[in-house]
Amino acid sequence: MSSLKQRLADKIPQWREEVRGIAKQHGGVSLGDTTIAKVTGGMRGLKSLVCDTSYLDPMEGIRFRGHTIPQVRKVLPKPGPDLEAYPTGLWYLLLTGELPTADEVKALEDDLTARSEVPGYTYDLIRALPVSAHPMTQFSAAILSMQPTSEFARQYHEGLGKLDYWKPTLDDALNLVARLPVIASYIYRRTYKNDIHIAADPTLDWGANFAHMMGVPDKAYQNLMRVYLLIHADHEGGNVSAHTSHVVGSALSDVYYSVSAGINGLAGPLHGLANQMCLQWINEAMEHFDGRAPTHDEARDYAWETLRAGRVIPGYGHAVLRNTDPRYTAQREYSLAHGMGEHPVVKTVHTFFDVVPGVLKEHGKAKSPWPNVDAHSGALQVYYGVTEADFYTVLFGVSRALGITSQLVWDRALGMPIERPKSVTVAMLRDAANG
Ligand code: CMX
Repeated sequence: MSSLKQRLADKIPQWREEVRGIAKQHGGVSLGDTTIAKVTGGMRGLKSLVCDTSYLDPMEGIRFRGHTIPQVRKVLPKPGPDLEAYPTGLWYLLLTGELPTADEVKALEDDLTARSEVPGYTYDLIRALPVSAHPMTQFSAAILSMQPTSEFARQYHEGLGKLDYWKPTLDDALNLVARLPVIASYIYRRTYKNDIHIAADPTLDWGANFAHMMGVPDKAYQNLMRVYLLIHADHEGGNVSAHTSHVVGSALSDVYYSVSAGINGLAGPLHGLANQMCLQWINEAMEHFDGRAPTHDEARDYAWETLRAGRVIPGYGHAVLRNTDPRYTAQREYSLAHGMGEHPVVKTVHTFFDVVPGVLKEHGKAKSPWPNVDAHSGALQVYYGVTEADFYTVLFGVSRALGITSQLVWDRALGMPIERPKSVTVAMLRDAANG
């Protein structure tokens, strides 16, 4: 071990012990505006952001501009009576606070189609990375690579007035969102499908075209992708991806810098990457039982084995939610309504849903034993042949860009200042704890 590493290895256990001890014994001690528990505990529940695009109630789950998931699925414009609503309709709602008409969604869709050309150098940059690079690395780098096309950056440097900042921010958002399905499907086909690509179909809507470019032959996948892209879009302001983008954007970094940063946060296993981890965990469980769906007793034992190994059960628990995530419920109901329930992977997900909350309650650590969005999403992808779990967080990212960009436009519209909270030292915590 290097002497630097050795020095840290000597000191860290003592530091860790002290901070944990202060947090545990003196969490309620006030630090003025906040408490020791909040500054050492990931700021849970600390009201410190304004976000109107959506609000997350711990028991009820997400509301997009006041509308629940079942409501938006019902009232937003759809391509047909039995089809899922356009995710771009949700984006319109997030941005404006108004339910769009079918004509307004059509106009937005046409605008996106017109803006969807990806710069050549973005493809060059993706190709400069090894095919083995994680799809989220390729995705984030591709987004960042388009920063030279930022209208906001160009107009800002030409002296744009503050009241108009939101306008080129919206243009950047439109250009980025238009290009994301093209980029994401390019990464998918490059990484897993022998680098053979499928041209966009301009007659399809944004969500369906993404499904088409990924190359899934079953047309029903287009409908699944509409609902997938809708439910993952926004989760108020404090989640890691949205908050990261907000902080970066608060320095007046443009949409490309901000969204790329947020996507890097989404790539963490405790956030968006949990959808990959969850499918991998389901696959491991099925392998353990000779490739079949486990029984309830076997699933319960398997969940306990995971916890005993010191691992988290991916797709369960949440920093805010204290109930089954309505995004989970939407996917479960979709799978049952579309006859997917007997697929072994879907069935395994449902079996774990029956047993994991009980196991986590008995385990006694997680504040929420209930499933989140990531517990189910992979199984629906597998059903349509998209088995490459490493790619799942990119799907999440394409959708989350709708929420993040809406929030960025409103940050600029409201003239939100640069974000700059205050940190305290451990010595200050110690002093506060000692009164
Ligand atoms: N399995 C096992 N242990 C869990 C757990 C789970 N699913 N969820 C929480 N815990 C543990 C935590 O690791 C923590 O343990 P320590 O005290 O040893 O650190 C303890 O329970 C308390 O955690 P918490 O307050 O309930 O949860 P947090 O707010 O700290 O974290 C989350 C929330 C989501 C990171 C956590 O529940 C988790 O790790 N879940 C699994 C990963 C996951 O599904 N993430 C996706 C979330 C949704 C998304 O962003 O996409």
